[in-house]
Amino acid sequence: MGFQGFPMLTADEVASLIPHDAMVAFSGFTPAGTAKAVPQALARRASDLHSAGLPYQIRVLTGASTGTSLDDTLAKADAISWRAPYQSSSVLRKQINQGDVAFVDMHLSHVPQSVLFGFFGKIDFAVIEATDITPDGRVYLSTSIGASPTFLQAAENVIIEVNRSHSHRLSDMADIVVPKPPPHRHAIDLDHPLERIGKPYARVDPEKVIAIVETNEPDEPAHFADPDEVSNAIADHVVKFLTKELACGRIPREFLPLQSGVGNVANAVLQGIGENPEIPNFMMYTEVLQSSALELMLQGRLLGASTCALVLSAEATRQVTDNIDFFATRTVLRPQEISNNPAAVRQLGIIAMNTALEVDIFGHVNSTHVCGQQIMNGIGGSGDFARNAYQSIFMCPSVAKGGRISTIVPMCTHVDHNEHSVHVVVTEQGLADLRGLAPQQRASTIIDRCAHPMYRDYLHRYLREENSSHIPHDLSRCFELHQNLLQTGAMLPDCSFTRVNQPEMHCGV
Ligand code: 0RQ
Repeated sequence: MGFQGFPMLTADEVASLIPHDAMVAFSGFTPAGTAKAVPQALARRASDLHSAGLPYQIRVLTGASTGTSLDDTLAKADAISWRAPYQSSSVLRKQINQGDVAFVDMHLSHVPQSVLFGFFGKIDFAVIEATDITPDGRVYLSTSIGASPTFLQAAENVIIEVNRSHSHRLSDMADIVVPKPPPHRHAIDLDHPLERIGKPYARVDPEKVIAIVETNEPDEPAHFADPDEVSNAIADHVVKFLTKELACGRIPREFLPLQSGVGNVANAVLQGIGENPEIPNFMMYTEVLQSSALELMLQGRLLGASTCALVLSAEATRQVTDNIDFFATRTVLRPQEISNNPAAVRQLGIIAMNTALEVDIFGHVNSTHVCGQQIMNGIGGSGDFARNAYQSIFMCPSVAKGGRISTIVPMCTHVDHNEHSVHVVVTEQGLADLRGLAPQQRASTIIDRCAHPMYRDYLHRYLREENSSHIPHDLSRCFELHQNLLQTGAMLPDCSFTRVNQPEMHCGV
């Protein structure tokens, strides 16, 4: 029997239609709105074919990272040959770092345009999760919009996973617009995070819809660790900085919209901002809204949010469904081309708060590659926001792996955000405000305020010994800490501890 006039198939029947080496674009921006049934069926197909000695791998495109049904399941079945633009699966990460999967790490706002102009070649199939589709091709998306509106336009064949577990009323939050390609593109007319400029649905040519698959599976959000001593200390520094900026008038009294990354540091910072009475009620213009932000919305601290994805626990999902009138008037779900749009970020004056793996003493940030070699997740949307923000803040603990790694280093082994896009660096040790500082001033500020005391002498000595240039680097030694780490398992001898924050410990350098 058909659904709204479209053929209804099982996920396994759909998988049998997708050939080896197909380029498949799936919905999903983080676990929110990820297609679930078809990727699991594709993994089963891959395993069956591999057992029979036959090749089967697909090229996978999404909005961002996904839930476990997609990246984890397909990677475990060895079913991915190429992947873009972001991932956070430990199984897939390993395959990428072994060179088994080709991974393209890119700014998330660039994905739709790259698809539309064929930078990745032909999109053979789009598999998109929705709450509904109408016979004339209106597709009501679920908990994320991501790049799905563009995938629906560009793909040759479309499969819709109609997921019964989501509320139909999610479309009350959706505001979908696909900007025209240049040179016919209009300016994005957004001067408030909650302003609506589009439609509540995406469009597809009904002729391209080859199947509807019915599902009833909730999203699979990852669990983040609760804020700890370190993330709470980072949050304290950020909150103090923002209140000082408000007091000085460098942030207007109405405050400015916040963008916040994901993870326990980001959660602690948001919680700290929510709890501080000196910070007025605020807005967010961000790419991922987590359960913690919805809590602030219920408390009246968060007045409203524009996002690309709603990453909600089961409890938060129930809360949203039960109070949809409240949340739908305060939340706008946008495509990643708009949620992460550099022009909108600059226009709205966003305060961007993202996380780093390492920061160098001159203010460059590495968010993606350990020792410049092993990818963690990808740049995600951090660059879309950081480069264009009114104030761009990067945060991380001062050390990793029990102190064996200093996150403050002489030179980053990979640069995602350069000195020109990084205004403020924060660790649990303190905050370095880099605005208006020349390279050597930035270096001593970052070392004194942000580096762990165990590493300060080394970093100061590095700076002192080579001081005759605008940026005083010693090219023979700038990666000495990383080389030590690779050779000995620690950046400096004796730099480790079981408890963080033991300033009395010192490195014999
Ligand atoms: O390792 O998991 O083995 O313990 O890296 O580090 O401190 O738990 O921090 O989970 O917030 O991740 C930058 C990866 C931080 C993330 C990054 C080790 C550390 C730990 C994770 P374990 P933490 P987080 C919004 C915006 C880029 C994309 C982005 C990220 C693990 O925030 O992917 O911002 N950001 N998107 O021990 C070696 C170092 C290390 C290190 C930390 N210097 N060297 N290992 N670790 N520093 C989302 C979207 O875009 C959709």
